[in-house]
Amino acid sequence: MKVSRSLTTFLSAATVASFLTVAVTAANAGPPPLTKEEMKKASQIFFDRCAGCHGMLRKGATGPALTPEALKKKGYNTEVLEAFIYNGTPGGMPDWGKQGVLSKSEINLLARFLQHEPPSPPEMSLADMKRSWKVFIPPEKRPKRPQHNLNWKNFFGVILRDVGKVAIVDGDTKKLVNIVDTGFAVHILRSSASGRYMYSIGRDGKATVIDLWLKKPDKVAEVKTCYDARSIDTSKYHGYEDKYAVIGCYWPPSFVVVDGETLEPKKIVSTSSYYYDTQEFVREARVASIVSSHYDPIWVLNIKEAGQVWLVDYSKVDKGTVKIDMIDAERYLHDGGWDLSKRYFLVAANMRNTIVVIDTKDKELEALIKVGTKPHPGRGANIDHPKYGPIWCTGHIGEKRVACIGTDPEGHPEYAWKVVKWFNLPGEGGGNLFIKTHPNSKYLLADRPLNPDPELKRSIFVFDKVTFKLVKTLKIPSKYKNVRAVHEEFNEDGSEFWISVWGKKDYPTAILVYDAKTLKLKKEITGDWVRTPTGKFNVTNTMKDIY
Ligand code: DHE
Repeated sequence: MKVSRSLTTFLSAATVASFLTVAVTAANAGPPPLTKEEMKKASQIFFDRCAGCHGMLRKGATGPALTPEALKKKGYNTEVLEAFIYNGTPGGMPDWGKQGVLSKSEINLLARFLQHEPPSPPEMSLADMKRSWKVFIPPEKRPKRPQHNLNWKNFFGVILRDVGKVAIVDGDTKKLVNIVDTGFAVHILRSSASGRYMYSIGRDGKATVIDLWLKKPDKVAEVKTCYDARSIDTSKYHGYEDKYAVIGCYWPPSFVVVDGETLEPKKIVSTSSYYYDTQEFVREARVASIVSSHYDPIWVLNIKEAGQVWLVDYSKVDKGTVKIDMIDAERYLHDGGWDLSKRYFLVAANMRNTIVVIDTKDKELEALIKVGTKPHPGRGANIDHPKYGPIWCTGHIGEKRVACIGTDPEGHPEYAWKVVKWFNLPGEGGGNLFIKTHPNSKYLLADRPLNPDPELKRSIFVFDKVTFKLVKTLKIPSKYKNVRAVHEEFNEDGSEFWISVWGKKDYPTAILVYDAKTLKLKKEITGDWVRTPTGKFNVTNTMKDIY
């Protein structure tokens, strides 16, 4: 029987041997019993915690395949699976048991559930979407100009993930403007081309649009277009500003075009496709990141499992037509962002250790660049470097190196589409999720929330943008216990940056505001409402794609 390397590195040899004896017996028997009630409960836990990486149909993506057949082949029985779920893996799987997120009985339930065929997840029609669609304030009743004197272009939307809310915080005064009820585990926020509207998308597929011009900025419409989603963006091309939004769904695998102001669903397009390389059918080909071109009426959609980038022309969507250029790229596309010129889009094919470059002008694949283990750029960090010219950088979940890639084939052809600079985060291991900079800042910032070391995961590393030398390590003040530092975001003029203190929903934490020149902690935004802050999005930087 074959034992995977990650299992042996994780558990002692004796433990593995005893597991394997049981595993052989289990491999020959049917799946362990599960009542109807247990099946329902386990499906929900799997959906909430596991489907993002392993897929609803468990065919694998960022995480390995977990079909009963795949598990049987590896000889994994209930106890082995329990050990994985409890301890996590060095490859980036969270330690759900150790963290206290899942109890022992939930872990046992999940381990038994995995040995059964996955239940078929439901489909969703336009009529289903329309039933969930609510317009709280119709466009004609919305103000024609801002109804407050606040500098709304410097507002931050802060995701309060586990309490299902988004906080709007004034970037000038750091005062809370409002807390908007958005629903389960919001994943990202994006701004419309004008900046007036802020959109959120939850893991439950619920999209919300917030009007920042209201006297008290609040949601004006919501709709649920899928059961599972991670991305949303808006039409940013001239003449289409604030007109449409597009939601990228994990399940059902699809994208949905909605009206930008009311969120009325207009068009559903299935993204089930064929793996770009083997040309086998993949039902669960999910939409990962989306960006909106400023130069054409197109959205760039990354079809994760298929390994294709779709350029979706939305100019005729009102006539029922969406034109799509499908570009073969690399498998398991995840997150990415524009280069400095916003002609090229760079996206991580994270399980292939590759950055894919798409030329959105010529609508073709520009380059595939090998980087380190499991690149995770967020939207990446753009630097206009004195030697290399414009470069775009990514960190990695699987290692401590940061890779910077030349992005200017015309001005700096010798550096284009090559890793021109590697530099290291201090300490061992990876765990970096987001890096960020701003044109007015001298620094590049990196977090490390997935690193197992308790000190590294509460640190933000500040690097000089020209020399790439570590300038300072910022640590979350020790009064905040059991927390991780996650996601950096600059304010409008780049004079400060904000960091989330990510804890659990049972206790409030903080959003830390640092002076971007002196690197001193300037303000702790606190309050009982500050629970599980994750992503933060400054209106100007998000609407103009500055990172
Ligand atoms: Fe994310 C971006 C998917 C886990 C916080 N995340 C993204 C994007 C995708 C994605 C596809 C790109 C959206 C875009 O740009 O259009 N994320 C997934 C997953 O599938 C995964 C691995 C597991 C899951 O089940 O969700 C996952 N993500 C996480 C987290 O655990 C994080 C840290 C906290 C959370 O919300 O669960 C997290 N992801 C974020 C944030 C962004 C993001 C803050 C936006 C970064 C930005 O600056 O644009």
